[in-house]
Amino acid sequence: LTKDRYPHIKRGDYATLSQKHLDYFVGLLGRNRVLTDPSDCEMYNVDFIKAVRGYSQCVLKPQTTEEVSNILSFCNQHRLAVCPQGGNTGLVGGSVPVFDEVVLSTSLLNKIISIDDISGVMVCEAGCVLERLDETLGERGLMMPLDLGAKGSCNIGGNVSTNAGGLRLLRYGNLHGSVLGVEAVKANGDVIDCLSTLKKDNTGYHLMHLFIGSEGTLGIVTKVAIHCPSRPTSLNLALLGLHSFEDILRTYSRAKKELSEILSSCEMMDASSLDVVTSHLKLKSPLGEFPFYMVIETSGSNEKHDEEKLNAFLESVMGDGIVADGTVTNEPSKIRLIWDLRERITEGLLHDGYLFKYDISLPIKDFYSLIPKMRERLGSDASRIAGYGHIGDGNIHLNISVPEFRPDVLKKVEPYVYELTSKLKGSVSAEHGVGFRKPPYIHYSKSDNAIGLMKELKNMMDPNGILNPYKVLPSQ
Ligand code: FAD
Ligand code: 2HG
Ligand code: ZN
Repeated sequence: LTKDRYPHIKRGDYATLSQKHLDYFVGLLGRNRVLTDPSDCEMYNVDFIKAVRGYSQCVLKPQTTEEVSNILSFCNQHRLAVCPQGGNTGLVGGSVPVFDEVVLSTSLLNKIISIDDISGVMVCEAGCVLERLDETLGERGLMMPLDLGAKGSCNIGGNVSTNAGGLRLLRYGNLHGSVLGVEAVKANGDVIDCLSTLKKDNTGYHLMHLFIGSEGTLGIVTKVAIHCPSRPTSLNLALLGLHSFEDILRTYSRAKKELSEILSSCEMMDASSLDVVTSHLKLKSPLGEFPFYMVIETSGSNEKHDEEKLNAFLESVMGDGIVADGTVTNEPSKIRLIWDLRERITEGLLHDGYLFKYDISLPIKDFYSLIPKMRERLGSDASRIAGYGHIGDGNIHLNISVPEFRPDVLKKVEPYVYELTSKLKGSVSAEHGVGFRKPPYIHYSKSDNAIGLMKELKNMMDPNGILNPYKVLPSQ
């Protein structure tokens, strides 16, 4: 966590925070919602994986869209740079300042505005925590269309701003589909009301999509309207052990055909990934040891039907020798344990030391190909090379751990990993975004003209560049 890790980045030509600025913020929000004590600001300056940090001396906590609008209008006039932050669980360093940007935390924008039981549309503020939303919806037979390991901390505004994928994208699609409307505040303080709750609305350009996945560089999302599916009443989870990656592909293909409409999640992890949670977090796996594992979830509305279907599927894949061993459960505590084995890998990996983290989309046949290549290239330089992820969506998480940051290992890994991904026609960021860590590599997945148009949009919507500078777009 040293300043010197980014010698190539220069602070932009922004104002430095002064007493005059602070007086304005305190006048607007009151003293309690303007944090300036360094110990209070610390957690907003460091990211989840502790790989990047900023030096912000001021965290603002607005409670209304109007306050967000006033803050941005003031910062724009006075050329103060702003870093929007939700739950600070982002994995690409986008949620923390790079230098002394003012942090605008959405954590107090946390009200549910409405839930329509018939249409399933929920309107809420950006700072609502994903898991709390899901619990509230659960009481009404509804659910959030996305689920991810960070659900206890991440905010819906952060999810929308990163276009988060997660564990059930296979069933419910991404947020460009589920989000029906967005209210956002532009850099100059203009409130853009695109908070439609309609499923169909083709009146002109679909502006809300500009705010989905733009990681706080084009505006601050303040409210979201989201289509929430009915909560399935029957849920089953299987953990499978397999001998090879080819068997994972066969099992996925068979699951799509044989489980069909009740398949709601299809995840994989290799032995090294499972070892992270069994050794560091002391979780117990109900299966013996295998080189590969899959987690397959079914959900539907008829327990007997779903169980019969899942059992028939398992019998057939085990009978054919594709799956070596498996366990199935519908008991909530056992379901939780199996999901923990998969969801808590990110948390467990932190115990290894420093992480080189890659979030790659690849054509399904090449899904696992980077892992053996990296193992061969790095040999004993890495303490762990783990591959796991959303096999059903062609998105693998490659994590390389070393006890401490080592520039020589970085040189061996990058740009090699990006070049390979590009050669295989993959994406160098499948779901985590670009943030601060990936802008130099965006060209591996986007053409010059596409990046040029992104820059034009940025200049048009935020001409002073105050919103989340140094993020997403590569510098000139
Ligand atoms: P933050 O981390 O605070 O911010 C993320 C980005 O959005 C930043 O650029 C920030 O400036 C911007 N931002 C935040 N709020 C707003 C707003 N209201 N308006 C404008 N910009 C804003 N991601 C996946 O896609 N799939 C996963 O399965 C997944 N699993 C994860 C598991 C763990 C354990 C962890 C730690 C992270 C995981 N992530 C996953 C990363 C993921 O991006 C985040 O968890 C989540 O979407 C970010 O939400 P957040 O509220 O924490 O946003
Ligand atoms: C997941 O799918 C997340 O668990 C995090 O996207 C992945 O930590 C990672 O590399
Ligand atoms: Zn993921």
